[in-house]
Amino acid sequence: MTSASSDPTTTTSAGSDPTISPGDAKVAVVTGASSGIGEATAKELAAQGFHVVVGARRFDRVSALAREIGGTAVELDITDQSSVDALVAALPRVDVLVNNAGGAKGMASVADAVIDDWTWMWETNVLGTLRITKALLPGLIASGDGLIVTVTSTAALEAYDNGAGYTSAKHAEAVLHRTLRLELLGQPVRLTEVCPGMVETEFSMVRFGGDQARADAVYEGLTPLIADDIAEIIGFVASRPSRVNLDQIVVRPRDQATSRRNIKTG
Ligand code: 8X3
Repeated sequence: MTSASSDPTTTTSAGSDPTISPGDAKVAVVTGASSGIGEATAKELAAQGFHVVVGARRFDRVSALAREIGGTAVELDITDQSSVDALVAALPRVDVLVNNAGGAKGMASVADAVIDDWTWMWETNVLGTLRITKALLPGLIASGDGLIVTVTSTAALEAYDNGAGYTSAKHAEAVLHRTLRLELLGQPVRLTEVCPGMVETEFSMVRFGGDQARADAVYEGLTPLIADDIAEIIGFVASRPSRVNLDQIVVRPRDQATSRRNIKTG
């Protein structure tokens, strides 16, 4: 895809005004855009000239972001079909979808699995990604040059102790994405899976239920990636020519070799 034309003049709330007016700009939808990788990616794509539709449950956060980048804020819950349907109805076009919403809850062995945590992880990472991707697929194909970036994780590549709820959900999300790559062969849509290792965002705060000390401990003693590192990679993907499909990108901090091996663990 070449750079989008730059006319991102509209800042509207789909919550109160379901009109998205991108002008001549290509439209990128970013889920989970209220913080971290999603927020940074929205800024990166806006800087490339996309009109970015920033979706998240925390509408106040995406609203402020949309004002900053000249995009559109949408109160979006990808686990809710009516929320996704409202977005689709408001979208005049879509060229890029960044599946970023998702996350981890808890760390427990399979023997001690917390069913509610597994349900949340599968609802968001797997079924949520399926719901929004399926809904936007006709528009992405119709664009003639669509792009789907799914932010999975190195947890989509490895299993680790006490992580099966998250690793299984990320594996499933990845297989959904990789299957779509096969099924869309011949259609004008590129698909890229980005698999990040440790990135210092709200990820660990969510995983540990808001326990700041426990979240901080994850990143102490090493240098994790930051959200901008991933956003720049997604920006690189989005700015390649249409003939170039980056299938899968695995990115970890230098200080991390696998999900459970890093310079602290040796
Ligand atoms: C999270 C990857 O390495 O922080 O998706 O567990 S890691």
